[in-house]
Amino acid sequence: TSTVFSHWPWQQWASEQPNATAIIREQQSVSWRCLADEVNALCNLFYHHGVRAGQGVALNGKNSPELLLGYLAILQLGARVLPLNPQLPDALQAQLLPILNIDWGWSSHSSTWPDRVKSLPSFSIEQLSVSNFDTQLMADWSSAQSLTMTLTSGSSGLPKAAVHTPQAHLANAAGLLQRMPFESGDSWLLSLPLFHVSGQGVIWRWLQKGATLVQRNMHPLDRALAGCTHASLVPTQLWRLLEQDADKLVLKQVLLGGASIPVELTERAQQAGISCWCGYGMTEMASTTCAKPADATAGVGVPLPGRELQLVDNEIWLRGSGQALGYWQQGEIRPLSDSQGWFHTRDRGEMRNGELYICGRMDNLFFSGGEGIQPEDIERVLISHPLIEQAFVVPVDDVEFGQRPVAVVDALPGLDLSQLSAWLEGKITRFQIPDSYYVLPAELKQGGIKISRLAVKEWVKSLN
Ligand code: 4YB
Repeated sequence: TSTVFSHWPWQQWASEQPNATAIIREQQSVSWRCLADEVNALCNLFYHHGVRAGQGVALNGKNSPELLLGYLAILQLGARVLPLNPQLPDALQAQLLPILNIDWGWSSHSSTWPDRVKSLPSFSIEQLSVSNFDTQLMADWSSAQSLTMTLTSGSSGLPKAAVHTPQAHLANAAGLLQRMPFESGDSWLLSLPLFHVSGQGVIWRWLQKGATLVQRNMHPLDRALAGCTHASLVPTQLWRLLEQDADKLVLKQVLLGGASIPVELTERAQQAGISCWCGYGMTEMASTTCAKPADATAGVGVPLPGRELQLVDNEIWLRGSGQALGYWQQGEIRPLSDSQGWFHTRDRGEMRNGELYICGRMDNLFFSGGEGIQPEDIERVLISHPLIEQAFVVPVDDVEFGQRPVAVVDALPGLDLSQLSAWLEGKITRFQIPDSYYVLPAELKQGGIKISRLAVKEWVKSLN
C-alpha cells in the first residue's frame, strides 16, 4: 500500500518516525528528524538569499549530501528544481537556462552561471544552523505543483525539460513498489545521478516508503553497496560489479534499466546471489514503466500498476502514473502527449507471450542497400559476447550502399576485434555485420549515465 502524504514526505516521516534512519552517509546514520532539520536550515539559507516559491533553481553537481538537501529544500520552498549534469557544456547551459526560467544556480564546485542567473552560496552540512527556522518559509505541501524539471537526453538539438509534480514521482514509485518489495528497514543506494530520472526514482521510492537512502562515494561500487539491500544500476555498472569480488553483498534486489539488459548479465548476477529486475523507463514517465524479475527472456515484462501500454505501428505508446505534465518552455508547459494522453515514446516494441520487448529507437534506424538496419539488433548480439560490456552500432556513409554499420565496443582486455565478424556470422544476417570495429575511447565514457550515440557517431566520422 502506498502512503498518503499530507505534508512534505520528509517532514511527515520526521514526525511519524523521527528516530528511524533516513540516510546513511558513508557510514553515518542520519535520522528523519535530523534530515528535516537540515532541510529546514537550508530553506532558511536559500530564502534569505532571495529564493521564492515559483522561481526556478538549477542544482549543478554530482550526487552529494549537499546536493540532495538542496533538492529537498528547493521543493520545500515551492520552487522548481532543475538538477544539472556538471558535464553539460557552458554554452548549452547558457542557451537552456533562460528557456527554463531559471533564477538561481547552486553548484557543488565553483562554476559560472549565465548573466541572469544569480548564484547561491555553497555550504557544508555542518554549517547549517537549525535553530532559527521560521516554518512560515515552508511552502504548503501540494503534491500537484510542477516542481521538478529533468532534462531528456535527446539525440539532437537542445535537451527538453520534463516537468513533474511530486504526485507523479510518488505514483511512479508506488507502482513499482507494488511489484518489487522495498520496506522500511531496507536501504537503497543512490547509485545513479539526481540529474537523471533514475536517480530521482530512487529518491521518491525512498520517500514513498520512509525507508533508508544510502549516499556514498560510488567507487568502488562493491564498497558503496556494503549493507545495502537495493540499488538501481545500468547494465554496465552491474557488469563491473560482477568483475569485482562481490560476495560480501547483502543486496536483495537490483533494478536494471536505461539500456538493453542482456540475459547473460542477469544470469551471471543470479549466480553471484543478486536478484535482478529488468526495467524499462524514461524521463517523461518519471522512470520505470514496465518491470519484471529477471528470467530467461530478454523482455521487460508488463506495465506496472497505473500505466497503460499500446503498440501503434510497433511504436510504444504509454500513459498513466508518473507521466510528466509536459516540457517546460519559456514559462509554459508544452504537452508531450496526444489528445488521448498517450506519450509516443519513439521506441519500437513487440509483444511476445504477453511480454514487452524493446527493439530499439525509431530514430536509430538507418538503411543499407535498401535494407533497414536497427542498430540495437546488432548491439544486443554483440553484448552477449563474454568480453563485450557495451556496444554501439552507427552508420557511416558508403558510396555503394548509402550507409554501412560500424561497431564501437567497450570490451574487457583480450578481445580480438578482427575476430568479431566471424563470431557474428550466423547470429545476425550478413548485411547487418559491421564493416569495421573500434574500441570505445575513454573520452566518450564521461558524463551522464549514458554514452551519447551522437557523440559515438561523430567520433567514428572523425576517424574516416
Ligand atoms: C531501454 C530500456 C530497456 C530504457 N531496454 N532500452 O529506475 C529505473 O527505472 C532505472 C533503474 C536503473 C537504471 C535506469 C533506470 C531508469 O530510470 C532509466 C530511465 C531512462 O533511461 N530514461 S531516459 O530518458 O534517459 O532514456 C529512455 C530511453 O532509454 C527509452 O526510451 C529507451 O530507448 C531506453 N531504455 N530502458 C532498452 N530496458
